[in-house]
Amino acid sequence: MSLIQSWRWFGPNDPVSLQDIRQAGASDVVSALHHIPHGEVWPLEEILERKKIIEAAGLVWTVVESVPVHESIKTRAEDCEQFLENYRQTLVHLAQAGIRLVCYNFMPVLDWTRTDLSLEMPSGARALYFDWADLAAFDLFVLKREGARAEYPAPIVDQASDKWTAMSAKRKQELADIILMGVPTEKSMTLEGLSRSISRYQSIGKEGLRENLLYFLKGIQSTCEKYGMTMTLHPDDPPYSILGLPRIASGLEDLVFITDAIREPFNGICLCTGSLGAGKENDLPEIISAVADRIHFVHLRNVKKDERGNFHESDHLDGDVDMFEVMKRLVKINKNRSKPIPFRPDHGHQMLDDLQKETIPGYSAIGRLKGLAELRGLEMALEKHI
Ligand code: DNO
Repeated sequence: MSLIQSWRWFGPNDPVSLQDIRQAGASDVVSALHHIPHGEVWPLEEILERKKIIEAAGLVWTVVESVPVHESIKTRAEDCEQFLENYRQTLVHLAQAGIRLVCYNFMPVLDWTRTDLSLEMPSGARALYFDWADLAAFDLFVLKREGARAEYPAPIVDQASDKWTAMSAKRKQELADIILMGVPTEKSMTLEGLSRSISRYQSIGKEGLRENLLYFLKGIQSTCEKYGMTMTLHPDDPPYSILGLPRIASGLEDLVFITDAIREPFNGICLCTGSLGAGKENDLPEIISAVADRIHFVHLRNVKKDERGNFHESDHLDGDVDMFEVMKRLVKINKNRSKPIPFRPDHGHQMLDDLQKETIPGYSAIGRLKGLAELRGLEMALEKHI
């Protein structure tokens, strides 16, 4: 039994079609109803409609990524219970539609964060990039966050000031837009909203956020168990505290804590090798072994870090993550499962024809097709040997 080869599809507006996905050789689709505002119940009819479109193309909708967790749940605000109820209702509707694997994250305010969506590689392909000095420049000179300066190493602050002085007005705006973006197909954050949220999270802190995650999981546990839903927590991206926001899913210790705190199988992990791989201390094979039986969904991509911790997204097999070792362990884990684990090639370079096209950052067709093809080959070779 092989891993399931899946592919993220943002829905009918995605420039990559379901036909493209079939030609890339994926059998399953990862999708979400991105147009529904965070926190609202996903109507059963809309879920069924999306499912029908996917199935008509000869594909299977296996994973929902994401059902976003509303900020009121993450901060345990006064209206938290209403949003928990909505979340449970969405889970019930997904189960009624026969989709039982959900990916979510518990990153405060912003989803994944990058500082450049179009870093040119030596080959001419383009990659996503995270640069600490650029983030610090945004933090110090756009957001003007109190106490921010002291949180960065002095050389980063110096570099940020130099970069900012030399930066064009256009790039300054672009940098702010990229950081405030979150999930590309969803609504961006405003600067004022971000500042407000940051001060709110300051009083919550890491411990508080952990508690809120457990409260959320306990709040949906009986629904998940009754309807056979499995939740997979996506790690923080990048796996560091940024802009003073707490992080609780950044590495081995966090993931062990979360899986130990609630041992029931509905509480699972989405292993994202790219997000975790950006962490200096993170050893992916070690993490896989530690939470092996809790991994139910996998994002495979690679990163290259420099000495300051900046990183760009590299080719899937070529980077700081030992993809051979990762795949070896996944193949072994998968062998002992009753249901195969889905993985998707997570991101890919913008390359070839896609350089001329409008693409969703990280989600161009050809870069991911290349990633999937390489990963598929690696898996096939390993399967024959294990
Ligand atoms: C980025 C993605 C994330 C991910 C969510 C999961 O490309 O990996 O946006 O979908 O964080 O909740």
